[in-house]
Amino acid sequence: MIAKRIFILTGAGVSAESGLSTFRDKGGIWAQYDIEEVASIRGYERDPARVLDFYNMRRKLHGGVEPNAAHIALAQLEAEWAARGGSVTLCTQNVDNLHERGGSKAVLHMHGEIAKARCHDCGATAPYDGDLSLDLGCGACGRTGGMRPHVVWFGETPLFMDEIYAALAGADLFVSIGTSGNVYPAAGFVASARAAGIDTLEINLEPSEGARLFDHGRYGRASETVPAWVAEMVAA
Ligand code: BV8
Repeated sequence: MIAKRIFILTGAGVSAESGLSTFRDKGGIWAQYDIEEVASIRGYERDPARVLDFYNMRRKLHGGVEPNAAHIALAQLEAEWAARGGSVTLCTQNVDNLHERGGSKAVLHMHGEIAKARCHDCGATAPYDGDLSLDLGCGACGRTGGMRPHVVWFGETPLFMDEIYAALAGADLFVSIGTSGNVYPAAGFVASARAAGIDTLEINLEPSEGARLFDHGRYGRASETVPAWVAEMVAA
């Protein structure tokens, strides 16, 4: 095995060919909606119904898509590395469940999951794929008006950070796939990997904001570049 412990960070680009819009590409989500209004804690506190509507719309889009060859290849790498006594840590910024539906067993959703709802009052989280509204009651505390998507908004702390930094520190290869490198702390992972002397690879449609920080880069559509990279890793 070239690298025994691989840390993989994915972003919206890995789900683009499944039909989910990315955020910052031409015509992307942030070209149509104001981040502050629909994806920040301040926006939610200002107008919760507007934010719930934005995620209800996005959740509906998520319902009609399938994992693509990139998701499936990453799941194969995870299984293959486990069989060889290695490990793959898959950390995603995406709130879709396409990695799981592509076969990945352990996915760290650092920005949460759109198919789960959380009570803003008691914090209880449960799978929920219907529309969220202000008059929905929480199954745990019974209060209404506080049900929100289990998603990390701008200004909120991402999830699993301790686990992520521990896995990153212990990796011997860091791979960033399908992310523009704009959003922190995820965008800072490559710098942490470099500081720890870890080999870094970027796989993306085009060089990202942080491309110069990577030792290696492979550019093209994820459904082609990711399976090709995984095939090489498995064959090595
Ligand atoms: C935090 C919600 C403290 C769910 C999201 C100034 C400087 C530095 C930081 C900040 C700053 N001001 C404010 C901040 C902090 C802020 C931030 O980073 N702002 C940015 C905009 C400057 N961050 C936060 O608030 C975060 N919290 O910092 O807490 C903290 C810090 C450390 C430790 C503890 C606490 C919270 C950030 C989470 C925000 N929530 N989403 C949702 O609605 O989805 S972020 C949102 O952007 C999504 O999660 C998305 O995944 C993420 C990143 O975007 P990308 O995935 O990269 O998508 P993008 O469209 O940008 O790029 C797509 C890429 O794919 C492109 O490169 C494209 O070329 C490529 N591509 C396209 N098609 C394909 C392809 N690649 C391959 N194949 C293809 N076919």
